[in-house]
Amino acid sequence: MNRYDHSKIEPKWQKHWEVKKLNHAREDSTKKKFYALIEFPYPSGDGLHVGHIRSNTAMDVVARKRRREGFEVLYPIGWDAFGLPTENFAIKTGIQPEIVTKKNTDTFRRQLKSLGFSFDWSREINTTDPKYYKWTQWIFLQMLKKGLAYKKKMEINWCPKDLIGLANEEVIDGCCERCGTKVEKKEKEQWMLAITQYADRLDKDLDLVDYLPRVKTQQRNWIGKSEGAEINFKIVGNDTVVKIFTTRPDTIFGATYIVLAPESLYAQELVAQAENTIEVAQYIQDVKSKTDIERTSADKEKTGVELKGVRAISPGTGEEIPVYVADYVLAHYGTGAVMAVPAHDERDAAFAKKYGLPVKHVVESLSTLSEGPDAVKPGLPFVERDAAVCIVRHWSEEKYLMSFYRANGWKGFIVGGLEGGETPAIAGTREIHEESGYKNARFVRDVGVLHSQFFHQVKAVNRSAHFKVAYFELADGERDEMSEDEKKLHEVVWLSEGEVEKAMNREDIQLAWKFFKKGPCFTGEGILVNSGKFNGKNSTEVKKEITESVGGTWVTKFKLRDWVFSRQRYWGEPIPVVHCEQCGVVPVPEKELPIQLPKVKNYKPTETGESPLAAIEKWVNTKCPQCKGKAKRETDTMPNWAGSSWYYLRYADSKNKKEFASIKNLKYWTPVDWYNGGMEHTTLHLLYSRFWHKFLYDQGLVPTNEPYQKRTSHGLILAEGGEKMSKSKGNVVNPDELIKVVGADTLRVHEMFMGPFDQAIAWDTNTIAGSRRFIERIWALHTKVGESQNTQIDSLMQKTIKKVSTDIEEMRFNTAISALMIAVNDLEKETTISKENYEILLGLVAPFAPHVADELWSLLKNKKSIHLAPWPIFDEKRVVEGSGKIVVQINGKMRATFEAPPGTGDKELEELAKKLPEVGKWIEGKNIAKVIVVKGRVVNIVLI
Ligand code: ANZ
Ligand code: ZN
Repeated sequence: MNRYDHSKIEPKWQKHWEVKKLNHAREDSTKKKFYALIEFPYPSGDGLHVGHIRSNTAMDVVARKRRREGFEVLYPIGWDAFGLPTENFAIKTGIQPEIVTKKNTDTFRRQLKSLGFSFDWSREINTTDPKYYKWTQWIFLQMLKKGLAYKKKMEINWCPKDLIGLANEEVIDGCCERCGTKVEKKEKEQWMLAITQYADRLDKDLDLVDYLPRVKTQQRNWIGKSEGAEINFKIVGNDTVVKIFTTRPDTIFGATYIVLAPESLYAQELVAQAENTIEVAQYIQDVKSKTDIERTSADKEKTGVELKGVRAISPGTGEEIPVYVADYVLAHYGTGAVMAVPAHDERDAAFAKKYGLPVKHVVESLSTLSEGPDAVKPGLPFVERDAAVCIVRHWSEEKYLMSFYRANGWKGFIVGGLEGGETPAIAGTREIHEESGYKNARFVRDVGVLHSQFFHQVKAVNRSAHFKVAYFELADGERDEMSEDEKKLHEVVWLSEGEVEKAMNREDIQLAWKFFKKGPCFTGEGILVNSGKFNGKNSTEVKKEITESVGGTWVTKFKLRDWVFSRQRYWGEPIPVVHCEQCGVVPVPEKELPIQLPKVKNYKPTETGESPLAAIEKWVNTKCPQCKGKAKRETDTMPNWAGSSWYYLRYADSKNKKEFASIKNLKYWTPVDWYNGGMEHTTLHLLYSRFWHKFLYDQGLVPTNEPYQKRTSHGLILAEGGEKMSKSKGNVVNPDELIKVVGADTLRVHEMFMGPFDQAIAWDTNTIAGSRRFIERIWALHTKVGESQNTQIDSLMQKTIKKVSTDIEEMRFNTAISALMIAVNDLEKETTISKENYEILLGLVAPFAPHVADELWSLLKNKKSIHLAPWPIFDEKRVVEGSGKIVVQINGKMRATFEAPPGTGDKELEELAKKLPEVGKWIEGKNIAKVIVVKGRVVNIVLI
């Protein structure tokens, strides 16, 4: 038996598969299709990353399984090759990006092929190939035709030293990535794509697809759909009206000031009317250097400035309230203005606290217990009660007095009824004495109000409690003995803050504590107070009614903004329009596509911020397609996201010269059945490509509404120690080296076995030896194949089929491999293994370690590749639970054993026992008096 030599086996099978076109996808197939997709890689100069191998292997496992389940599988590959690293390399070295790209893709291709991925290489695409980007440009023109592409002045990141526009990822902590100079904002006309027109569908249609829940959440958060009201606030003394957007019109009676975004038109208009114009103008100027994230983050100290002398009329109360400009309000969301309700919005609360603005509570919490023994009993009437919740601090320690009620297990504070209009100060002092014995509690302040409905087990009534939370401090420890009655009811204990937080076991008490610790800003829904005719109503239910009553309108808003679709760079798809002196912006006729990138000497953007293309006169100067007059080509190029927005469609028909893909092929292949990719692409890339797809769908150019039926995500592979792998840190793992030493199969198994697929994991080269040994053991088992009948092993292999099959579907590759390892362990204990069971093992191993599986399969004299063999089918009937061993007794003495599947009938067991040679010699010629079968375990033959 020959030794396992991966360096011979792996190239041999790779060649075999290629020659036999095993992985070619055919759209003329009569089979059901399955389209498996990975995010096509950016061919960086670093070569393949071990992270690529993890995600590619995962989908390779799925693709290989599907083929053997009888699907026609498309598992394609290509290059997302426009990108900054290549471009920056070109700027530095002067080497053409095409040349660099060619070199890098050659490396990637060689590396991917050496891993034995079952890609259909005949469909390879490259976004920088003019034959590909011709269609990227074509799709852009269709969008332009439909008014979805337009030009707008936008701010770009500008490095004043390098005189270059920077992509967001080139700005590190507000500074230029190359030279460290502080980045400025510069206004520039940009091409935009109106993705916002699709916002609602992009949100709603997530219901139609099978994405990981966290992926859907990310998409939804990015789209940021929210429903609310637009309400006008008049400015006193002139005609200006400020329209605000709020999701909480129910809190309008609590609006104590309004806030305008510094860059909003409102601020620009009203700044002149303020008494402090210069101060306000200065503030507006200062805000420009801050990012949106800096501005709106919850824990950032709020800043702002009042427009002195300017006042707005709150339409709820009719009161005049102050007007502020503050940077926590953004111009491009909602209407760029808000009504501030510090009692019920955390950011407004922080701002009001800082600037001493009034806080007016208009919503009070109402918690209704609906579970457990305290749940409100339907049908029973409510008994109302006003009560004080007393938070009492220890006289010398940072501890609080809690009361643990014996009858119902409540852990809360001392609560006392407010009799006949008493204040919490008076009632509280009395109750603290009565319930705990402490004599010298001093009322410090009111904390807040909340309402609570529950079933009072002790009093056997539904209670509707109106709690006034108050804070007391004990002056000293002077205390009377608690009465016996009180002691029976509850015990009192002193707890630290942390202990209080753990002990509280009621929602209302927790809220009381939160009010105490963090202030009474209550952001939930509840009962309205101080709200005129709406008092007593449920805040959620009256949102629309209140909106109407103040003349507002109910609207839907999105956080999503239109997509900035141009860059002033070289290495991207030229935007296919010309600027004509006469006709303005004119699209390039479709028959002239692709507009190819010209060769240039210098890849650096020009000092005016234009793309380097602007300096190539021969290329820029052209004729207007419409009037034939002088015109200039657009020199902006498309962003990196363009080519990847539709690449999965091109795979369906990658050689098509007439269309980006024929509808016939698209009808067969789309949608993508399973798309796996990085979590870092689940917002933008996924959203952009869904947008393009929906647009193409509306034009009748693709047959489905959504591009991807299912989307999953993998965890990143980090360097040993948990850092990001990067060339500069010198911690990059080179797959070539590993493939040489341990083989592609081992590397693939290792990457699938490392840990849960969806979680990030640190690379560990040491453990790779275990994966290698696993393969060597499978190899060695080959010598044991022979005649063998063993229902236990049959059962084990059936269970392994089931486990591996379901684990692959759930992307639990690591546990699939452990199941295979367990099987190998048990198989090793046998002296012989049936060919059938060994073939099952190979069949299950094949998607993970395709080369060695095929080699061993061929050693079993199979003519065709294992990857063409059907996927093993789980046969429940062959699963034995527990021992399948049957003991045969003759006249009470054990004479033989045999195996039988569980559930075998008594009569059958008797027949099987009688046929055994060891039994035959005892019973031959004898008379059998009777046979007793003890269910599934013993066959007792009694002779006369
Ligand atoms: C009053 C109010 C009271 C609000 C309250 C909230 C709670 P989402 O859900 O994100 O849409 N807002 C509106 N426009 C804004 C802008 N341009 N920049 C910053 N904040 C803005 O949130 C909408 C809420 O965010 C709005 O509802 C508004 O504050 C604020 F108890 O209005 B609200
Ligand atoms: Zn013209």
